[in-house]
Amino acid sequence: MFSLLSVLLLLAVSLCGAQNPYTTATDANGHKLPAYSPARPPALPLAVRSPYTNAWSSTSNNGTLNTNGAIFWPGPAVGWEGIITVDGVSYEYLGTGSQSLPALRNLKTAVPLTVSYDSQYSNFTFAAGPVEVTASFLSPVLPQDLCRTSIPLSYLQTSYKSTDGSSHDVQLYSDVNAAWIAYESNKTIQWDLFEGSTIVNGSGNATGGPSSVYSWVFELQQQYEFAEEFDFPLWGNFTYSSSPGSSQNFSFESGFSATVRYDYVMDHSLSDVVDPDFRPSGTKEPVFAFAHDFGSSDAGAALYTIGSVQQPIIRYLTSGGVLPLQPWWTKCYGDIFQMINFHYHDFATSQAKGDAFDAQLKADVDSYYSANMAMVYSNSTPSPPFPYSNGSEGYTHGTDQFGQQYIFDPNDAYGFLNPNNFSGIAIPDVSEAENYYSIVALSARQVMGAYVLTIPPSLSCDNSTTNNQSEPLMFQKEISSDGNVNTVDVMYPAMPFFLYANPELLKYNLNPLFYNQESGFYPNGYSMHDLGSNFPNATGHVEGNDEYMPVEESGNMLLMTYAYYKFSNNAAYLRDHYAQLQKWASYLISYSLIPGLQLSTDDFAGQLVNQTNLAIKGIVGLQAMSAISSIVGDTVSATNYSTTATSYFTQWEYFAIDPSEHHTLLSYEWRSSYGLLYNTYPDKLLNLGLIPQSLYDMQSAWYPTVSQIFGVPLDNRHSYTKSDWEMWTAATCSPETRRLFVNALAYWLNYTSTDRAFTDLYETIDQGSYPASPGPVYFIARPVVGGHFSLLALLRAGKNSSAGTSDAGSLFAKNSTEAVSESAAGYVAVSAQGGSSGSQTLPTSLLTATSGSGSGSAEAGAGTVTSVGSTVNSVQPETTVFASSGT
Ligand SMILES: *[C@@H]1O[C@H](CO)[C@@H](O)[C@H](O)[C@H]1NC(C)=O
Ligand SMILES: *[C@@H]1O[C@H](CO)[C@@H](O)[C@H](O)[C@H]1NC(C)=O
Ligand SMILES: *[C@@H]1O[C@H](CO)[C@@H](O)[C@H](O)[C@H]1NC(C)=O
Ligand SMILES: *[C@@H]1O[C@H](CO)[C@@H](O)[C@H](O)[C@H]1NC(C)=O
Ligand SMILES: *[C@@H]1O[C@H](CO)[C@@H](O)[C@H](O)[C@H]1NC(C)=O
Ligand SMILES: *[C@@H]1O[C@H](CO)[C@@H](O)[C@H](O)[C@H]1NC(C)=O
Ligand SMILES: *[C@@H]1O[C@H](CO)[C@@H](O)[C@H](O)[C@H]1NC(C)=O
Ligand SMILES: *[C@@H]1O[C@H](CO)[C@@H](O)[C@H](O)[C@H]1NC(C)=O
Ligand SMILES: CC(=O)N[C@H]1CO[C@H](CO)[C@@H](O)[C@@H]1O
Repeated sequence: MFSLLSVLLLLAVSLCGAQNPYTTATDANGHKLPAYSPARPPALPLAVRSPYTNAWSSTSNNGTLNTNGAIFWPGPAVGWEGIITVDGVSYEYLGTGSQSLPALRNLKTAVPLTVSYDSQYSNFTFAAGPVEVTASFLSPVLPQDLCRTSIPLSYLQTSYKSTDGSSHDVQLYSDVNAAWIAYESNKTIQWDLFEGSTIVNGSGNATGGPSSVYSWVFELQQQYEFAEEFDFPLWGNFTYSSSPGSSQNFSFESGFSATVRYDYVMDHSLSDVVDPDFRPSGTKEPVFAFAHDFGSSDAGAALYTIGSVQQPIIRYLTSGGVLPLQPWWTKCYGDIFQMINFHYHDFATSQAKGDAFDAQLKADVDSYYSANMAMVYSNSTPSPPFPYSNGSEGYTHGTDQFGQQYIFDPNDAYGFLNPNNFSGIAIPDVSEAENYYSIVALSARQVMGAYVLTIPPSLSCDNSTTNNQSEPLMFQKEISSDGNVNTVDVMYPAMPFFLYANPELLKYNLNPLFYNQESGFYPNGYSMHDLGSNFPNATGHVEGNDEYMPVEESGNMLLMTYAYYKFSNNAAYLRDHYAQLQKWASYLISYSLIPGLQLSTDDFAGQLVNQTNLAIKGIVGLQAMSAISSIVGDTVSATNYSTTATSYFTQWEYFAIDPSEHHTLLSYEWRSSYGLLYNTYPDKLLNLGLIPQSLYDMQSAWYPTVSQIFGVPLDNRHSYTKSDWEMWTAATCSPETRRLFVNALAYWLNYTSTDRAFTDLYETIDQGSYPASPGPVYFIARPVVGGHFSLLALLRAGKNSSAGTSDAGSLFAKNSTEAVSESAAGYVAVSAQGGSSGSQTLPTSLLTATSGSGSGSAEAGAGTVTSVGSTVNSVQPETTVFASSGT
């Protein structure tokens, strides 16, 4: 209880502004903490392009780039060093390598100023004496661009500008070490320096022109193709590249880290020597460095690219045997050097494309919220805090400034909780739209970083659509939870991102699963759990002994396949796989209404019989199957599936709803139990029309009564929750309850004690830590954060296809697979809240409407926002108040 109280006090203080703890805290270098925007997440992506190029900057211990250094996603440090030298004084802005040097008067740490992120960039600015230096890490998220998406490299642009109006003598230094490719520090590494594709080992060879790309390429001397050790790849090359660019002098060096860095700090240049002594990363730690000398200048920049490159990348079971698959980029660019060179010189284009994605993302968040604002009943400030109590008087009831009822038990923080005044909900610092953007912007790189795209095998005897040579195959690593390939129940939560960003990627991900099972490589009558126990071995489960989640995965495959159709209008895909889909549907007919003892996707919670949320997935899946049958032209089956789904639903309601009629149960016959009923989201997203609004309404009213400070627990067994399911559930709720979910997650992001890439599994109470009970579980950097795009998938539903648009919550026509014209669907330019009285004017951008932080995000959406005229869930406010909810 003490810890909860102290957290509350901490948060209360922070919300009051005057004494924000982070304004007085200092980091390990004794510097004040930087200002974070839009939030201060547990970790920021630095280079996140693949399961192996996946490096982050943790904010743990009040630290940042030059106190914590870079880490590989599971946590081990990887050496990435950056130093700027100004008028002879060196300032370390990236990494912690200076700590291994003796104290030097002319070596300091740069002072952190700001940390900002969007969907493409993590930017860190520092003061380095009279200049400001910016380390801008770009991992482009370009889901529409297959070639660029397949590149496993990331950019770092380090730029500086004078802050005192004068020119200064400036040099930049950067190095990497071999910890990026070797978990064990005793494995011998070998290396070369290349200019373009030519080895330039030796010395005195950095004589290329400004745009010559120099690349350090290093690898394990003893490689094990397709093997991993603690998630590090045991094969492939690591590359770090730069070019002279606008510098006056460019130099390089590899050698013992302490020597190379010391010499640089003394000389401000490197010796152009490549160390010939191959050795393990832990023996006189070899580093691979570049230095740029800009001379006297008031601004300048150097560009680096970095990443782990595997060729081949996937081992794949086919009818022609187990084959190695090459990465898709080889088809686009050629060999590793051509790829590195293309990518290096593509920086401006990648930036422009990334900026366009981010502008669209902001516009879409605006557009969604323009049409779906939660009711604000009053913008008056909350009543004064009541004295903190020990809870002996029991629950407190009241109404917060949103007009929402709350119940709060001070003993266990059960109910809505405003840490500011110990009542109401967890009051956000910013608007719901800004909160939502802070979540999805952080999630985008994490999603894409879990995938690789490959060239399909060329099988002369197989011309099936899953082996179409013009389309890549896509493989997901189930990062951190167990490293499976294409785990069906990890693709399923991630699905909203792909539906939003490019539904074809969902198909490229489903294809290997269809291919494996349609080829008869899987013996069971239900869907396989994954395509292989250990990424990158996509060799399936010919013995059928994969993790047993039969209802879960069969339902997921039907729902993902139908969702792909709904967002692509590709009816041929349904026809191609109809026979396989029917097998899964018949499994669901037998086993979904009364699911036996089994795991659901939330396997860490253990097995359970009669899981309500699992059963509804199967039933909604059957309804989707009915739609699939009717598109394929099998009207008899369509009727059968839908009759079954409807009948099952009626029975399910009887089993699933608590006798109080206030909520569904976690499991049939477990009275008073509850859980997030997230599997109703596909019914709404795809407008399957199975679930009545009354069920959504009941759940919407229920969740707030069990919400904790960081959200609604996954179920009544534990106080932890899942961020992906929070956002799926949010998308099924009334705007007011949705706001609770969104704000609580963003609030968690800003204050959680977790310290690595976005975890999807965390405590809703105390400090929002990794789950403490029944034992520590660390989910890190998982692609399921694609589920955070649930609201944007709702927005996008139907807009990219003629498969249907509609009028309510989801934009598809209810119960229909037919196209609906946009005008019939009620698309209108939004001039007033939800198309109501017309007397209020929407702010041009909800992302900035309440932040007072200028017009930074008003770009694409402003003034041209279109949306649906009304939504089922939206309560029309009597007065529209866009004032900040938090101030
Ligand atoms: C995170 O917290 C800071 C204050 O510590 C605040 O300025 C910022 O708006 C918050 N961001 C979000 C998304 O809540
Ligand atoms: C971070 O700073 C806060 C505020 O000063 C302090 O309470 C906390 O102990 C610090 N945490 C660490 C790990 O240093
Ligand atoms: C990050 O920096 C780049 C320039 O390197 C800029 O285009 C982008 O808008 C910045 N993003 C944020 C969130 O600061
Ligand atoms: C490297 O160290 C590990 C233990 O960390 C040991 O198991 C392994 O045998 C060592 N390898 C070599 C080549 O010394
Ligand atoms: C420069 O590189 C070439 C190979 O491109 C090599 O033959 C030569 O020895 C190198 N020069 C020095 C000084 O090492
Ligand atoms: C993949 O399969 C190969 C060949 O059997 C094996 O050497 C490798 O260790 C496997 N990779 C993983 C990550 O288990
Ligand atoms: C492959 O193509 C041949 C000839 O075009 C066709 O007869 C056959 O049915 C096709 N096979 C598949 C699996 O599509
Ligand atoms: C599962 O639910 C059904 C329907 O309510 C019931 O008949 C059955 O006994 C339940 N099974 C268990 C193990 O509770
Ligand atoms: C350019 C380079 O060093 N390529 C190496 C990449 O890794 C493979 C092994 O996977 C080596 O054979 C290449 O020489």
